[in-house]
Amino acid sequence: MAKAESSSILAAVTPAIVIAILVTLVVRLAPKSIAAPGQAGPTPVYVHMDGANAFVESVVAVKPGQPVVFVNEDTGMHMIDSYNPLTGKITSDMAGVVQGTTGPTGTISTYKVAFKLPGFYYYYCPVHAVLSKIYHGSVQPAHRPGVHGFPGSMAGLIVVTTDKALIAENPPSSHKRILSDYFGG
Ligand SMILES: [Cu+2]
Repeated sequence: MAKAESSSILAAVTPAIVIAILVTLVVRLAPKSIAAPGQAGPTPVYVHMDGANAFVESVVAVKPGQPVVFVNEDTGMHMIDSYNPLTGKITSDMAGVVQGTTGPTGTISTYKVAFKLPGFYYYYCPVHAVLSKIYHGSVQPAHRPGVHGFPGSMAGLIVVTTDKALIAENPPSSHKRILSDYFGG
């Protein structure tokens, strides 16, 4: 009688112990943190344009895979084309068009890029700049003749690097998606 009783207690307890062990294992093996939807990627670095026809943050550094987002706060459109400064040839790394906006309450056009490999990624806006020959086949961006109203050559460089010191040198405005005092065209 006593033996039969203890057997039935054991039979009832064993599944409960097995379940407890399984639950413990599942909890231990589960990932420590799961990224919330929409927050899986690294924080972008922003490059802004307005009516001065310049890329305000003309040199920025990012980690491999970290996005650069171009934000057009100008009333007019701009383009972002990548080029090889040693040959003057357009490359396939970047080919962006960002439309103008009516202002802070209008639609803001953006163009996002990210690169897996470290390196220098040069770009310019062919609407407002030209690639000028420097030495053999090499080029530098220059002001597009006949386009007035701004002094610069509307070009920039993205440095893709694992060097945190370089990334820390990005200008403060590159951390903000919209520069509220920067609209104009
Ligand atoms: Cu432009």
